[in-house]
Amino acid sequence: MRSWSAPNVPRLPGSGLPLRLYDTAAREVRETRPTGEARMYVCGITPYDATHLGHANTYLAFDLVNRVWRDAGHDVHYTQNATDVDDPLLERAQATGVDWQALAEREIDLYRSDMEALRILPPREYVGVTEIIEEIADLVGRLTERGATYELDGDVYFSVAAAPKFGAVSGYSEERMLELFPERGGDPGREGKRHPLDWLLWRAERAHEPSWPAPFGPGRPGWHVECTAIALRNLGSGFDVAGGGSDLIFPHHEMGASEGHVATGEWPFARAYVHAGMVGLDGEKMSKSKGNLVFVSKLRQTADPMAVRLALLAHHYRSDWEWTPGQLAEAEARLARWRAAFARPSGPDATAVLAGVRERMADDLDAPGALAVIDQWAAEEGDDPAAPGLVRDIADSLLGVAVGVG
Ligand code: 5CA
Ligand code: ZN
Repeated sequence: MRSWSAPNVPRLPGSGLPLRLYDTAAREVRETRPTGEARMYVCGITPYDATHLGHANTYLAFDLVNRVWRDAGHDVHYTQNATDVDDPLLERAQATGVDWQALAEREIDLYRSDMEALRILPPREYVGVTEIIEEIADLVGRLTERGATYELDGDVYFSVAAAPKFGAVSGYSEERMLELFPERGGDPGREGKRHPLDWLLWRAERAHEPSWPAPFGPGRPGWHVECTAIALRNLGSGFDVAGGGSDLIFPHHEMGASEGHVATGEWPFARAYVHAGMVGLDGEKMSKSKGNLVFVSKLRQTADPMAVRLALLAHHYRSDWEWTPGQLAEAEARLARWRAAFARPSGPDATAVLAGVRERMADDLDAPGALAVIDQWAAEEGDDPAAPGLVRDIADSLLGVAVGVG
């Protein structure tokens, strides 16, 4: 699929620091150590509704990973999927009387323009599930050859008993897993399953639903295996970061990691599992199924996208937080302060700003700390004529906040 267009990223003097990130699987902050290309897979949207601030916050977090790595001299190989066939998309299409493909196409287009407006760097490969059904079916075939699957009324399941590392990503107890699984697309109670946590790899063809041919019968992929197949195909196993929001820790990333492990015999599938916090509204997680959404496209009608980006950056990527309109007003005020400071003929020496922002961002993406470094510079006077331009480049390159001063 077409990705979206890349914003310009100014090169900064010198080189950034190695990035340390909280790895959910290690349960601590660790240095990322890319060898060769830095490889990152981030779970994309299920395109049945517009991009909300929660999505934007998650993609922004991984955009920061991308920017900090690039500043440290890495070439970044970034892959993202779009879940362009799945239950919620088909249900929404049916309920609203639109063709499911037209719905997916429309929402993906809107998502691309939201990402462009927010200056999120595009993935090198942006892959729709419907584009690679054959590879996904091949992966299901490989898992079957390894004796990890079984059939139930034409559907193909992954047997959790075949996954020696199951639980290593989330660290959750079986009780917690059983609680979360049905809330996040799983079917622990289905009659005939060998274990309640076994998960669907391939759903046999159903009436009025799209399906594709496969050696084990026509149907469509289950959710987790799509990301495993797309990551393996583009990045190989042992890539540096697998990312998404914290609602993907279990089951999605847990099950994907086991699929990758059993299919390749290699562990870990991803060297770090990185998760962004949940953005809420009025006491609940923002979600398409709850309908309590603040859409990026709607905000953009009246707000500067760079203010939206600054409002998100004011929260640490791992924290859960609630959106309030006052945060946008604060971000607009900061943007105005920065704009005025960057337009000055001179300012305080910017060497410490560069070191400070690099240091904050390398420390598990402390964007709020980085904002504070620039705020302080903007509040002081100085006589270095090169400083305003350099600080503007720092904000643009490392934080993705491009401030026009014209
Ligand atoms: N297509 C799957 C991933 S393969 C999916 O989860 N799609 S999604 O549209 O529901 O979510 C897209 C991304 O946004 C995921 O990384 C998800 O973790 C993240 N996300 C969803 N809701 C929120 C929220 N309220 N706050 C922060 N991130 C969120
Ligand atoms: Zn995914």
